[in-house]
Amino acid sequence: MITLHHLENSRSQRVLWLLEELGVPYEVQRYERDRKTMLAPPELMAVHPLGKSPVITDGDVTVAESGAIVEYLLDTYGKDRLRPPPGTPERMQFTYWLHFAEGSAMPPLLMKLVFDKVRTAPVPFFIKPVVKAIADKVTKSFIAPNIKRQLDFMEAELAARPWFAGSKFSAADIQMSFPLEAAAARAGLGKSRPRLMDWLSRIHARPAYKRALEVGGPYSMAD
Ligand SMILES: N[C@@H](CCC(=O)N[C@@H](CS)C(=O)NCC(=O)O)C(=O)O
Repeated sequence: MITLHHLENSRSQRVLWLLEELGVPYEVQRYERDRKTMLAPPELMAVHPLGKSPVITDGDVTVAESGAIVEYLLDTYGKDRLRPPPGTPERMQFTYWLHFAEGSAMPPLLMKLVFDKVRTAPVPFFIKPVVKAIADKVTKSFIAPNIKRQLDFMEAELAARPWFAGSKFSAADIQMSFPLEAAAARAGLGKSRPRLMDWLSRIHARPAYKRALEVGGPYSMAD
């Protein structure tokens, strides 16, 4: 039996969604974030030394890192579903977006989250202007331009095909959901990028996505 170690409001929601799409039996072990720090509880370190979510256990196997979990689940339970056949241009696109999500899309979004927090952090009043100036400078010169360039790129890519890996929905779309939901919640993804917004509404309409939300509990990008 697969156990998903699921942290509320996290990337782990994608694995829940994939499990629902595949229709394989699984159980969920839930973890709540520390209300002050928003970090995962220490119990997750007993499952994997980094103490992050998602992690799955399946018999003797433990797999961490969302992209690796997606590949493991498709290899083991996929039966050729949700992934284009090897050797096709669609498979290359699949691999590209599977890695792009965590390797390229998430870093500037995470930096934005951190620097937004730095900007409003409680610090002594006399250093507040300095802290704010540094946060503004990094955001303006590095973070915002990178996010914009990536969103423009993704918007343009979806002009050529409805899903990230071609004409069919795939697990690459599942992997891309977290950065794009984060971008919609707090990084300027909106009406000016209609194809990405349409893609978001199409993934949200999938029955398995909705079932995963019911199983997963709180999932909002507001924090
Ligand atoms: N690249 C990793 C990132 C894992 C990660 O940072 N997970 C976050 C949840 S979105 C986490 O566990 N945060 C809590 C913490 O760092 O304590 C993946 O995709 O699995």
